[in-house]
Amino acid sequence: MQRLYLRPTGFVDHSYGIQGQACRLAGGAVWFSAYEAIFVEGGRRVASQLIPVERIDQAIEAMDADLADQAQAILANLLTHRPAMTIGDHALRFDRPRVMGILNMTPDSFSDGGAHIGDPDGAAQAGLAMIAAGAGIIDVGGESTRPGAATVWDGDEIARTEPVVRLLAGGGAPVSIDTRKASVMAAALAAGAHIVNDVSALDHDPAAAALLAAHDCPVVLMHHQGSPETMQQDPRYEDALIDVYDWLAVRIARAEAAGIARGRIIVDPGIGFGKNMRHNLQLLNGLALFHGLGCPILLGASRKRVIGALSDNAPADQRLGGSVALALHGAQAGAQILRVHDVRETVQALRVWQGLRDEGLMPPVDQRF
Ligand code: 7PJ
Repeated sequence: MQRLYLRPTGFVDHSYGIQGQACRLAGGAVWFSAYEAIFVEGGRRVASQLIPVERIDQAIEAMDADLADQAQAILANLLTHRPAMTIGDHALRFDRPRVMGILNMTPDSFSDGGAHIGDPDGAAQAGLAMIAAGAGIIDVGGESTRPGAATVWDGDEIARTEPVVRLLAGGGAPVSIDTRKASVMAAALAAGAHIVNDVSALDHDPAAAALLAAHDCPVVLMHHQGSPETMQQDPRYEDALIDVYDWLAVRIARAEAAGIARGRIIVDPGIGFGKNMRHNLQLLNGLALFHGLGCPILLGASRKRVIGALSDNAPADQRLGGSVALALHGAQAGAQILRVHDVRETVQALRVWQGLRDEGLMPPVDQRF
């Protein structure tokens, strides 16, 4: 059976005067002018075609019924806005990109780890400073999931994260907990966390899905291949972009079956989690495809190895430029949440980008009467 995928492309800098030739992507800040229709059989691309948005209805009419149904379902996802998620007293809106600031409570010194270990007050201060700098959410993590990392005992992970979550949530910050373990999720939710960010997409702990369903809590489902210990040993895909898309579609369906509302799900291609350099680049290039899943997209590329690999092996603490470049790339592809270490710099870059977008949505100057 053939499967169809539609990737929004041909992004345009404004929509004024070209009505009908550009569509707003998922109710966000970016507009696109074409779909790349990708036809897949047995996991492999068999054809692809660029279809201007004004000709998509015609193209769908020419497809057989099954492909046409797939196309309509994807179009509905691409063209409807993503409703805001209520998280505690806050509404997390997705009409423009939001920044998730990383607050690492691990002893791991890879990028920012170790700074706050044993110091929940200092960590919470750092988190609140990220909110003041423009972050919309703080992501608190107590287990390193970087390549080669070993698992942490639940009790240690709770001891590292729970006090910080409590301080941050008590201070009015939207908080997510970065964990794969239901017991750590439960402790964080009891301490006031609003979102669960699970790099295993609820695969790791069988108790996690029911817990989240009971809490009606938004969850990030991230793609990974293998476990952190072994994931970078020769990762393989038939087609990284298509495989990750299908994998996430299955995880969304499983989460829904477990009672988690679709409107509570955020998807993430999981840059660096069981991917080689080419896989990461294919996912970054094809990122807008994931809007077809109908959920907000989170992109986490900050300080990752892919940046080092493209910049003369710059070490993790010297990847700011590349991190900002990839955050902007994500914004341009319509990603709704950007998970970053360097909040101030990323927020500034996104504000400049947003200013350009906003001007693009206005009529040209001489027609503004
Ligand atoms: C990610 C994450 C990511 C989500 C980490 C690091 C490795 N959670 N946790 N997405 N990465 N959702 O930050 O370098 O990409 S830990």
